[in-house]
Amino acid sequence: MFCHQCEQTAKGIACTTKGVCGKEHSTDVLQDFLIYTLADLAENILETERKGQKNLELDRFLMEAMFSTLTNVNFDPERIKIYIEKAANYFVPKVEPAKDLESLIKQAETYEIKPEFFAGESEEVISLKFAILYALKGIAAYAYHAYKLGEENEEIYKAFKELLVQIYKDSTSDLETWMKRTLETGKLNLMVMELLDKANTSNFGDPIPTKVPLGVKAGKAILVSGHDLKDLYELLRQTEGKGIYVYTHGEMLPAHGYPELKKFTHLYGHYGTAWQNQQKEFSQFPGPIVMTTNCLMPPKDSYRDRVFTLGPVGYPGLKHISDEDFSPVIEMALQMEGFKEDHSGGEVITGFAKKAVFSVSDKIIEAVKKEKIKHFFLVGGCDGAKPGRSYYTEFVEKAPKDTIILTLACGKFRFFDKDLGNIEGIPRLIDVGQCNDAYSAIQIALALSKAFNVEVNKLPLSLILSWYEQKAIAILLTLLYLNIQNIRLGPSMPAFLSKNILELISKQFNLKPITTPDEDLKAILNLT
Ligand code: SF4
Ligand code: SF3
Repeated sequence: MFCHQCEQTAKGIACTTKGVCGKEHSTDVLQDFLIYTLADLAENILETERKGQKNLELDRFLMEAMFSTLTNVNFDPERIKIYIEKAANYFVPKVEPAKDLESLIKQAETYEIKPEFFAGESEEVISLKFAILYALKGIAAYAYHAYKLGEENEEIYKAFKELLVQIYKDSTSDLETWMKRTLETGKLNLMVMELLDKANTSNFGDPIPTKVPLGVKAGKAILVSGHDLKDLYELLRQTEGKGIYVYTHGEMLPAHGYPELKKFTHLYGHYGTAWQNQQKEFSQFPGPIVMTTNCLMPPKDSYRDRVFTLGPVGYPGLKHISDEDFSPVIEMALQMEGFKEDHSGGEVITGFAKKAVFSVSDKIIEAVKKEKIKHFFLVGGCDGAKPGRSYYTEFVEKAPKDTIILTLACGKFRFFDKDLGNIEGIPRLIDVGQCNDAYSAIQIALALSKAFNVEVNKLPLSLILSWYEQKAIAILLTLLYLNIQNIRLGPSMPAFLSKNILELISKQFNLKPITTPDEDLKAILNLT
């Protein structure tokens, strides 16, 4: 196997025997063969579209199948086999998939996406092809959440298919062309994040700042993780009046801010922290656990029989929910004891998406003018297991008292429960939402730039980002597409980017790796 799509890749180069995430050789090669077949299918769809025929169902399938190859989503070779077969059933594929799993795995090995697959192309072009491919996985995930809530855009689907086909079919060596396509992928991700924002807010309202308890209530309990608000809504609807409390985990925390979700009083609070702590946290949770999307880790025996997967998520032996029918989850929750007693654990505030921030923009502008707020930091992105990630906690702790920390995605769990106080009534820690709410953060930055009549790069705003999986790659490309300069990225640089490409990006966008919180703060704030 060969996989270097995420930040925890083995030795900072690639996972070649078994994934650090737990992904086996079989799943890895099957996923690569699935992507090969999807690119073939995409080419086929584009051709029929040119003849004037459209089939949105195929586009939706493309998104879901591609999503299944993202880090920590699907570990089940049998499920990937089904996606391959389904893809091949839609058209006459160039490579007919073998019928039995063993032969299919053998066949898939030929289509492994590794640098050698693009033999003859330059290291730089291959680097950018990987960047585009990985970002497309993130885009597919967001498009999947959006279409489930009734929002889709044919232009996005078309550009997605074109880029996917180009990765396999276009061997042009012109670096400028590939750089342009890389940034176009960033633009595509901006479009899809906007679409998902529309899907989430038109269905569930604009988030409002909401206090979320971190403790527990005595009673039956269900834990929901992942990003999919539609799945959470369905679960809340089906559990209403059943005497079960629903808790969020990981990236589901911002769900508490949405009016149409928070109206369910049994959506009680948030349990635990980020994805990499799930093996410990899930084993202590006295109820079933629902994984709506990434990030699933190989389950421990102590809770394996309590995990339910949904949509593209899968793991051998785990129960899978289809047709949004949560009755097996509800039944299990009712049979289990749940929490024996109340336990208070403090609270956090979420729900500062763009509209909530805009509603206090006068206060913010005033505080900046009075020099009460000197600087804004966006400290966000993915969390992960590496010890180097303590940088982000320390950075937030050390940020001067006259600075505001905007945060989003699961990286916030490094500091989300810290009381950083407030400046003139404006909280110093502002949780904008999930990773896809980078769209909201971008709108906030644009609004600030308009209010102060300076371009975004001239604002007293610095981006301190952490990355782990492919949605973060998509978001990084979006920021580069928007020409956001001076981003600090960590805990390490993407392994799939060659030295020359990293240099090129650093030069063009002044993107740099994080160093130490002290040094970076000093450099940003010009402290002596
Ligand atoms: Fe390794 Fe990450 Fe790929 Fe898993 S997803 S195999 S950890 S690079
Ligand atoms: Fe986190 Fe997986 Fe990336 Fe949505 S939940 S940000 S890692």
